Amino acid sequence: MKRIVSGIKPTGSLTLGNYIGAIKQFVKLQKARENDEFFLFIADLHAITTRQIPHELRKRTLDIAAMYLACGLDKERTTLFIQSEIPQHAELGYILQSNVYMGELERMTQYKDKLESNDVSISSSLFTYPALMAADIILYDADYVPVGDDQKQHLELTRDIANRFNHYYSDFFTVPEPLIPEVGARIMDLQNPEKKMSKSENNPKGYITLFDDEKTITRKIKSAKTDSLGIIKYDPLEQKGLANLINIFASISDISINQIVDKYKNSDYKTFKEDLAKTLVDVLIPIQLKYQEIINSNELNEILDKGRSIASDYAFKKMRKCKRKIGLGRK
Ligand code: AQP
Repeated sequence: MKRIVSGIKPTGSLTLGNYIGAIKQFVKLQKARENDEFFLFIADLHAITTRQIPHELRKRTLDIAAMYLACGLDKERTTLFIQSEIPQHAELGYILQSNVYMGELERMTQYKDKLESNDVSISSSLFTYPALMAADIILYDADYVPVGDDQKQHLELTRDIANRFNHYYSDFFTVPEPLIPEVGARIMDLQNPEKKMSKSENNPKGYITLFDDEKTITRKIKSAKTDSLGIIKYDPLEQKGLANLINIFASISDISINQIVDKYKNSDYKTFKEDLAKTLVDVLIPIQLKYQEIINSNELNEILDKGRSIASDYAFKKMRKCKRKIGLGRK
């Protein structure tokens, strides 16, 4: 039996990027790996690395949990919990900060991108974020972590940190492997296909959220940036915007990129976009209906209580052993 661990930050409404790169993959894995164990948490501690409005943060935390369930997560086979409800994440995060070097953290592209944005209010926790992320994963001895391409570097650092700890204190943490989808690992912004689609992006035309209605989805796809070539082929270098839309189409409908191109090669952008919008609506609207059912029931709290209890039990035991190994406390 293997353990698969994943998390998602409640920093905004979930986007199509989060759905394709993380949620859909997680649900698919769960169907394919019947004997494995699945831990999934809402990473609210990571969310506060940037300023959040308290009541919105709390609402989004529950929204994301409900959305995962609406997307097909098997509640019987998932330990679903909220990161901040398990204090051992922060405790191990601090210990791992002492096992990661400044130079390693400075090399993280997500941090470098923030620095380049010239934002003067970058919190110190944004810098140490990868240590907490490593803690989230190795606290539960994860074997696999499904992530989009953007998190690959953080996961490599997690492996380095785990290996370093094991080397110094003797084998203790499982060293996790990333699981990155072949298609859809990096969904790009609809208005600027040079950068990835993000839920905290300022321009809402750049992303589709899982809560967008039919009209909004259609409008956003219609206005997605393409090019003036007018030829439907998959060319991520010369036709970035179109390639992104083809990627979205392939991921959402589980059809290969080649099949999509073959189907539309004699068509035009307008028809292609209309069909893509319709496919997205057909996938997202039923998820939204299911989400409404879940968010308005008591079941979500029961699932989160159960998840907290299982995660807490594991985390408590692991940390007790970890502190003993390091020499912290009396025994
Ligand atoms: N554009 C994307 N394409 C594919 N996968 C993506 N993921 C995020 N954006 C894309 C994957 O979603 C999971 C959860 O991500 P997260 O919320 O923990 O953090 P993130 O990667 O920083 O996501 P965002 O949407 O870009 O959030 P903000 O705007 O707050 O920084 C991860 O597995 C990620 O790979």
